Formats: sequence, C-alpha cells, structure tokens
Amino acid sequence: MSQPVGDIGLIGLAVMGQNLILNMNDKGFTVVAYNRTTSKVDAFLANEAKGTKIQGAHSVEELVSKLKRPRKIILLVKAGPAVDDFIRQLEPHLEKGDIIIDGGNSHYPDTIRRSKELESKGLLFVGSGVSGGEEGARYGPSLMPGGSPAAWPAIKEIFQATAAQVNGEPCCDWVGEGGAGHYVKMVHNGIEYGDMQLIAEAYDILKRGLGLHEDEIADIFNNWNKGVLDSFLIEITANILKFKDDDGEPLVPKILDQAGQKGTGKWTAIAALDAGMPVTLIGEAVFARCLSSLKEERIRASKVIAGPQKEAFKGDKKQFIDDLEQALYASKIISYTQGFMLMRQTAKDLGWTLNYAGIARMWRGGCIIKSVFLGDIAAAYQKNSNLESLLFDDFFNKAAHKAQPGWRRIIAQAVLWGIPTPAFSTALAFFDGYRSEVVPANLLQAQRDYFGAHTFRVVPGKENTKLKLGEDIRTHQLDRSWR
Ligand code: NBP
Repeated sequence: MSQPVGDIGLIGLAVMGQNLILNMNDKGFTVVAYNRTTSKVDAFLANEAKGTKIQGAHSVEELVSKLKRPRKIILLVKAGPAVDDFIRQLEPHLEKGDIIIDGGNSHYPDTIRRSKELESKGLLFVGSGVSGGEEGARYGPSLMPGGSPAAWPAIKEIFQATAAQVNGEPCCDWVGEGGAGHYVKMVHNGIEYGDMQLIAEAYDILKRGLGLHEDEIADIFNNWNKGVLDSFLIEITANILKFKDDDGEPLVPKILDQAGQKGTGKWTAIAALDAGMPVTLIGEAVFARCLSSLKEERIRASKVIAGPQKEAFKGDKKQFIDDLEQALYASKIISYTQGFMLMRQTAKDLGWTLNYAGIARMWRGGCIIKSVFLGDIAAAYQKNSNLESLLFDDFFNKAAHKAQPGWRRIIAQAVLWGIPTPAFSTALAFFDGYRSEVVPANLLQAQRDYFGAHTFRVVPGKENTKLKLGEDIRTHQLDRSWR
C-alpha cells in the first residue's frame, strides 16, 4: 500500500468545510476530504478542488488510511449528534495520539465531555472556534483551538498558517484546556451580538432621532471607520446603508425588522447567569432580538401606547454625532470588559488557563468582530494578564472618562425622544454600578433578612453591641425585632 500523503483530513463538505480545505491547500498542506453524502466528495474534486493537491475519500476508513501519523481530522459538520456520530465512526480506525478536531459551533459542555471521553481512550480532542463565515474559511479565519494540550504542537503549523494574519501575526493561538476553544468562540459570538445591537441603536438614533437619510448615515459610519470604531462591522454597515434597491431607494428600510438568532448569543447570556457575571450588554442584545420578533404584537402596541411628542432636534448636530461616536465606543468598551470578565470567571471556575492577550489577538482579524480596538485590548492584557477588568487599564480608563459626557447626553436625548437604547443604557448602568463604592444591595439584604431570615453581614466599623461584624444577625437581640 502506498504511503499516506495527507497532512490533515476534513469531514463535512458544506460551505465551511469546502472553503477551509481550499484555504489549507493554498497554504501547501495536503488535505483529504470526506463527506457523509459521498457524491459531494466527487462533485468537490471535479469542480472547486480540480487541479489542486486535495484528495478524496469515500469512507471513514479510507480517509484515515490516507493520513500521516499522528492523524489529524477536522469535523465541520452540523453541531450536535452528527459530531458524536463521526467520533464513534472514527474511533476504531485511530491510534493513540491521533487527533480529532471539531471545528463546528459546538456548545462547550459537549466539548468538555468529548475531550474527557477521547482522552480516556488515548486519543486527543480539540474543539476549535472557527469564525469569519465562508469568506474567513476561504482566505483566513480566526481560529480558536482548545482541548487536549498535547494536540497543539501537532496542529499548530497548519492552524496558524491557515488563519488570518494581522501585522504578520496569526489570528490563532492555543486557547486552553477542555472546552476553552468553543467557550471563547461562544463569547466571541455573544460580543458580536452586542456590537451589532450597538450599531443598530446608533442607526435608530440617527434615523428616527435626527431624521437622517441612509446615505447620510452611511457617510457617518464611513467617517467613524477612520477613528476609534475602525472595524469590519462599522465598514459593512456603511456599505449596507448605501445599498439601493432597483427603485433607487435604500434597501435597509424594506427589510422586515425581525432579527433571527442561532443561539450562541443566548448561550453566552446563560453562561453569564451561571457564572454570576453581569454580562448585561450581550443579554440586552439577545433580548432586543426577542423583542424584534414580536412584530405583530408591536404593531398592535404602537396603535395604543403613545410615547413622547416627537420634537425636532435643535442642538448642534455635529456635536451630537461626535457624542454618538463616543457613546458607541464607550458601550463597546463595556461590552468587551464584561465579556473578558466572564471568561476570567469561567477560567477560574473550570480551572482553565486562558491567555487573554492571545484571545484579543485571535479576534483582531478573520472574524466578524475584527477591529483595531482589539489590538488595544491585547496591549492591555499584555501589560497585565491579571487585569480584573479593562476599566482598570489606563488606556481604557481614560477612553471611558473621555467618552462619558457624550455617552450620557446621547442616552438622555434618546430617552426624551422615546427611542429605545437597551445596549447603550445597560452599558452606562454597568459603568455607574461598577464605579460605585456603595450600591443599594444593603437594602436588599435587609429585605431578604426581614422576609426570609437570610441574615446579613455588617459594614466594618459599624459594629456595636447588637451588630457584630460577620455574625449571623439571628443570634442577636435585634433578631426579628424590626418586624
Ligand atoms: P452545516 O452546519 O450546514 O452542516 C452540513 C454538513 O453536516 C454536511 O457535511 C452534512 O452532510 C453534515 N451532516 C448533517 Br447536516 N447532519 C449530519 C449527520 N447526522 N451525520 C453526519 N453528517 C451530517 O455546514 P456549515 O454551514 O458548513 O457549518 C459547519 C459547522 O461550522 C457548523 O457547526 C456551523 O455551525 C459552523 N460554522 C458555520 C459558519 C457559517 O458561516 N456557515 C461559521 C462558523 C461556524 P451531508 O452533506 O451528507 O448532508
């Protein structure tokens, strides 16, 4: 039998799989392609892969036989049972040290489970976030691999060569143990929901508040793309707003205002609740999509619930637009602050060692949230990998302070107009809560004790004969006497 020539195998010839194979082929690797419906293998070889080094396989066994050791096989199939099915099919053909990589959008608890199961059998497992959609897969995605650490040296070269490159650095590094790769990808998607919601709110304020036309709004976004907001999402928003239908009118107002979602934003919000971390902006972004989907109900409500009288804007438009840029920037700082706080807490809870500067670098290119801003986050964590939150970093601390007056003016004006800004507003509420030495949770604790005997702790220095620091209030004469 001839020597195996494949550097890596890939199962799943839908959009992502085909493009990633072509990308890896361009980088000089020999890829062996397989798909459940094997006619797709033949079609791929005869068309997109024609004239390349790409090899095909018509069974899992043939795929494995064509791979060099240790075998590396990427699954790019629909997340869920299909991943487990392929793992079961592959196992009997693999040897100790071989590596299965799940590049789909799997939920991280599944990745933790699969890592444990396969490691117990001597195999290695990697759950890798792959971001950037079709275009990213073809020309350089952001890759976020995590799982069995022993797999990294074997896949590093292929992964880093295949990933997007920013200033000569690959948007791919080892994320951490177990489900860390898919966890970080999940948070990335949650942050993407947040960024998109913030941009949508800015559009709403410019459209319904200032009454600007889509072309004017596109010009504003184009300008913003030259400053602190320089990012893929701002850039494509300007292009989208400029786009005209056949009748010459902007297309965007003709699109039904009901947002879809595939669930990764919801997973992030649930993970935040589970970890007890206030990731409020992503939560609001998910809820805003939920509210958008209540279209029929909103139509009925719009007929019977009145907001404030619409008043034309009388202030300085240029100043207002500059304020809005700052509001968007500051809210974005809060969203990333919250996202990194969540990853930090989860790493602590699950015993992962996450490289936060590395994560920011991985997101700088190849993915939907790519931006210049992520370079600043990488720099902040490079300076201090133990940073509790970005607001303690000098650069972001100054940026948030600078943005603060405009940020407040925008939210105040939106409230007066009756234009909802759930993401802008929750970001500011978090900022004000986070910077408050005292919050009214003392009253909550008293209420909890009053109705449920939950006890409370006493502020240091406020101890007296009844109140002793750190003691259970039920042990004192004060016990229940306030009822
Ligand atoms: P899909 O998510 O549409 O999956 C299609 C592939 O899954 C095909 O190869 C199909 O085989 C296979 N498959 C299905 Br469906 N059910 C199967 C089963 N029960 N057993 C075995 N194979 C099964 O493809 P995609 O859009 O390329 O995405 C691949 C992965 O990457 C997904 O997890 C997705 O969430 C993730 N992802 C997608 C994007 C994107 O922009 N599309 C971006 C980032 C990540 P068949 O041909 O025989 O039906």
